[in-house]
Amino acid sequence: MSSVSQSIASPVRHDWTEDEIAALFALPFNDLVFQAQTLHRQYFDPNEVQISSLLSIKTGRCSEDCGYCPQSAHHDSELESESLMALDEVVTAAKEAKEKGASRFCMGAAWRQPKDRDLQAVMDMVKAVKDLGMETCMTLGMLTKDQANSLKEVGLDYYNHNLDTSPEFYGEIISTRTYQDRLDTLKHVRDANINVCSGGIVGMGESRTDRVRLLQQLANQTKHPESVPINLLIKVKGTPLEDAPDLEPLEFVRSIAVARIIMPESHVRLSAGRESMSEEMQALCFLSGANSIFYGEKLLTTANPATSSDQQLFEKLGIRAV
Ligand code: SAM
Ligand code: DTB
Ligand code: SF4
Repeated sequence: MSSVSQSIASPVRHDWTEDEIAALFALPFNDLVFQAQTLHRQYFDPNEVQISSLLSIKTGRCSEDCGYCPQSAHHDSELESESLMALDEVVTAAKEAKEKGASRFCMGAAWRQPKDRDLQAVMDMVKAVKDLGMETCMTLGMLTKDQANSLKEVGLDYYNHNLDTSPEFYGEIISTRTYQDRLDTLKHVRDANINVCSGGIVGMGESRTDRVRLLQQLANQTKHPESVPINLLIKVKGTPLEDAPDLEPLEFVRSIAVARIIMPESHVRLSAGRESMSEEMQALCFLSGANSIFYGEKLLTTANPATSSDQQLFEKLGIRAV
């Protein structure tokens, strides 16, 4: 038996080697997708996709220099910045998302880390959105242990904090915070008993080995992130990555399939970049084990497919949104 098929026999592992993950990436496409879909069916209903809506609660002027991000103050992306939103505006947006069918509401802030004086305001947002009967997710940058505990106390369900890329490629993309800073935040979130949402971005000019190493970091956490967003870079004008080379579409599908195989209990989220994907490409991602998406016409600051086209796609594919 090859090492790849042995690993399929005991799927939930935390000791994936780079070679094993690279071997999955290198499988014939049909074999890879078949393995991913087979495993997917052991853990999930293959026709259900979880949907979350996003809201940017504080936009732009971020002190970090993430090369992909239109919200960084280091780049000139012509984005209008906005200070922290009022509670009633957040509640209105969450109600709207709920009416359109979203089960989880994810609030994002362009912060390096929340200041303690901002924390009470975001805690109030978590409480108010939970009162609507929705699951809550936040992505606010780095968190201290105490901040993670405070968010848990008000009932935050998920915290999103991405590793973004491999440890080796990371320095090409971000200089203002380290990979270890990100791992520390993930530990604070995990220790506070908040569900972890952590993934990365592909299509930033990284190599396949970088994609392997990103997925290896995620899969070898003591506990797999409950949610793993795989973002395809949105090339925003004015950011250093505006001219990044296109990622071969089937390489994106392979990345989804490998994430599914090595983190079989996690929701793999087909995240940013769907606007530039055909229906067929998205269908291939679902076939490869993606089982959640961001739903609603805007991600944080960039466009996402219209809800009506997502509804039509789900109907064509016989997918139920949950
Ligand atoms: N400031 C917080 C942070 O960095 O953790 C939260 C918001 S930040 C915008 C959330 C994530 O969005 C980033 O970690 C990155 O993975 C993703 N993202 C940002 N810009 C993107 C782009 N142009 N294309 C794809 N993903 C992007
Ligand atoms: C994630 O991994 N992707 C979402 C969410 N987590 C917060 C954000 C994507 C942002 C895309 C660029 C923008 O709209 O600003
Ligand atoms: Fe700031 Fe987050 Fe954008 Fe980085 S990804 S510049 S931390 S908003």
